Amino acid sequence: MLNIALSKGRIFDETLPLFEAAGVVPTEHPDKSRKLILPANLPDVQFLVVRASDVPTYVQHGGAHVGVVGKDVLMEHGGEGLLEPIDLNIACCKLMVAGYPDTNLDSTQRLRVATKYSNCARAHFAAQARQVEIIKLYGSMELAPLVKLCDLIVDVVDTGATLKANGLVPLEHIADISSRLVVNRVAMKTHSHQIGALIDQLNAAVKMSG
Ligand code: PRT
Ligand code: MG
Repeated sequence: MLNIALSKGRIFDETLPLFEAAGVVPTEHPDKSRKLILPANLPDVQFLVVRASDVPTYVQHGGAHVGVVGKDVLMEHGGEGLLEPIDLNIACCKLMVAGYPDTNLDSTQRLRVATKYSNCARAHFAAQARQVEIIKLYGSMELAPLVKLCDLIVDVVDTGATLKANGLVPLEHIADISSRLVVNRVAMKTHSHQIGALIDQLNAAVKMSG
């Protein structure tokens, strides 16, 4: 049995057409089912419905053999025990530093940065030898500067509409983000046939869609 970890929402919606083209699909939609294991059209495959930020953990520890995850989540996790064979070129966005337009980025004051991407944020500011205090949040980062919880946020930005609606602007680019197929290192050997075929078919599907 091959376990494929997918998260609901954006990743699921944008991954489905690629898996369709690759000939592997769940037989139920996760929004219409309470099941966390969804059977597939192929008898030796099943889909696991996992929170986006948990996908690397499931794949790292072998709970899932493969998964689809945003590069942002992958960077934050660190990627230990994972192979990243395909850039699926979906759910694209940018990991950015954002804040009020008049923020003094050169301030010698220690800036407070609120984010769920604490590892990425720490690495970004450390690389520039800038002293920051990281405040860990789990969502709605755009709220934090408005109530002076922080000076800056680090978050993914797509259209920028959410920043704009809250009076914030993107200030610094950290990374271009898209979703990746990740594979457990050991599973790549034990399930080499199934995973090899999936990689070939998904690669072809990505080429077709691009
Ligand atoms: O909810 P949970 O914590 O489990 O996971 P999640 O909220 O991270 O999942 P989800 O489905 O929202 O995002 C999954 C992945 O989609 C992320 O890891 C990114 O790789 C990718 N992605 C692409 C995005 C966006 N675009 C995006 N715009 N993830 C989040 N956003 C947020 C953004 O931060 C903002 O708050 O969507 C909001 C709207 O963005 P704007 O810029 O278009 O206004
Ligand atoms: Mg969410």
